[in-house]
Amino acid sequence: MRRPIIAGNWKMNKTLSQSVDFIKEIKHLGDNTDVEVVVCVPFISLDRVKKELEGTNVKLGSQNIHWEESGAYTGEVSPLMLKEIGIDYAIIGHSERRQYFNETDETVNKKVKTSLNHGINPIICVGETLEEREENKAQDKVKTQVIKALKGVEENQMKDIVLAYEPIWAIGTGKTASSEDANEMISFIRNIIEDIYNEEISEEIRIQYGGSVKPANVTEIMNQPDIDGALVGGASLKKDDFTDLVRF
Ligand code: G2H
Repeated sequence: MRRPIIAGNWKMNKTLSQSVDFIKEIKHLGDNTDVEVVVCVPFISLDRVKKELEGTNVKLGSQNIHWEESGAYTGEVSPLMLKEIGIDYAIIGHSERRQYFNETDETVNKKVKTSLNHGINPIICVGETLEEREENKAQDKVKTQVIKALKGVEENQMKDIVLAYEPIWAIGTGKTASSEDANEMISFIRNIIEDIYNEEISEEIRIQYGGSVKPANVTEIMNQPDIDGALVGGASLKKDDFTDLVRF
């Protein structure tokens, strides 16, 4: 049985004071549920939000991580810094990072390995563009991203990884992949994991769907057999919506 995981990706939203106010409103959402609840907040809010979350069942994540522990990397945040705060997860390779900040499959792989080595669980994002889907290249694209992200990752590290399938054309656009299409791709990803590792690992790894998940479609998405959770942007920013998502 895979434990469902609903993660809010706040992206570049909420100032420090807004983050603290909001977390006070939602910090008990992880109580009395089997669902693992995660919030991935802006770097500058991580430490304060972590303190607010003490004693609760909501987990904390960053939206990025650098692969080096320290050094001349202006503007970056290292795994040591994040580990000291006590975060549980790091989103890696979100399509916005790939698109606007030139992240590549190679840097994604470095970030995945550094996270694992520092006890931070990666949420690795993969997904195709609309053009790739229309040209029937979606599976090839996702397969390449998965294989490259996991290069050098050992079998015993796979239990710490979450994958997120986010078709780029469905992100923040209001368009959602149909739940069947999303399930089909996620099942395909599970097969890739079986090819690289083994059946047991492919059955155990949790794979989320992301892209315009909202209260109106979350139940249908979560009812799909291969989908274990959601990575949610816009709808994670409001208490009522996020509450509905966690209680899908
Ligand atoms: C996809 C998702 C969160 P949204 O980027 O990662 O955002 O739910 O706003 O489409």
